[in-house]
Amino acid sequence: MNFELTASMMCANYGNLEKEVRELEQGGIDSFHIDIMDGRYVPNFAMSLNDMRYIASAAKKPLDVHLMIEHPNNHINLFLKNLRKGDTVYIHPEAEYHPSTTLQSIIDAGMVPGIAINPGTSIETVMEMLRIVKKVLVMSVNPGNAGQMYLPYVGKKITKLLALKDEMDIQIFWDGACGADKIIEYAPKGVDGFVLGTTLLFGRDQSYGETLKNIRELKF
Ligand code: S6P
Ligand code: MG
Repeated sequence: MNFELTASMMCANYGNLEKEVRELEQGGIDSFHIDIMDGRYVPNFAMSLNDMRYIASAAKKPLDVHLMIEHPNNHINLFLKNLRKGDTVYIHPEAEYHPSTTLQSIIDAGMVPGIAINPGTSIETVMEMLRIVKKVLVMSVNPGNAGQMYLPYVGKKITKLLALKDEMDIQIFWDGACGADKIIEYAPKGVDGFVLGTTLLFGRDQSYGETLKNIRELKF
C-alpha cells in the first residue's frame, strides 16, 4: 500500500538537527513537516523561519510547511523564497481574510498549495478552496502542540473528505496523534499520508529506519 510518511520536525532533537535530518532520510522518510507558529494563531511557538531554512538546506527530501500563523499573506514571501519548487505550504483558512489570494501566491511560486483544517472547522466552510488546493491537512488534534490526544469526532470529517477526493483532485494528510491504528484504518480508505510525531516516530528505542520500515509493512 502506498502512503507518504512525513516527520514532524518540532518533535526532533534540536541538539543535533543535522543528524536527525540525515537519519530520517537514510531511514526512508518521504518529507519533513515544519510546524511554524506565531504564538497568536496558536498558543505556542514551535519552529520558525530559521529552523525551516536550515532543514531546507540540509534535506534532500521535500518540505511540508504548516503555517499556523495569523495573516500568512503578510509574510508568505519570506517562506516561499526559502523553499524549493515542489515543497508544500499549508495555510489555515481561518487565519486569513482572503485565503484564496494567499494560495495563489503559493501556486505562482511553484509550490504545492494546501489548507489545514482544524478539528472544529467543517468541510462545508472550505469547499471552494478544495478546488484550488492539491493537499488537505486534516488536524486530528487542536493545533499548537505535539503529544496531544486524538479527537475522535474528526473521523467523520475524514470520511466526508474521502468521498470528495476524486471530484476535487486532492490528497488527504493526517496531522496529530497519529498512531498505528490510524494508519491501519485510514491508509486503505485512501488517506495519502501521515504526519509522524511523538506518538509513533520520535523518542523510541529503535532507529528511525526500523520504525519507518515497520510502519510501511504495517507491522506494529
Ligand atoms: C500540531 C502540529 C503537528 C504536531 C504533530 C505531532 O499543532 O501541527 O504537526 O507536530 O501532531 O505528532 P504527535 O504524534 O506528537 O501528536
Ligand atoms: Mg503540523
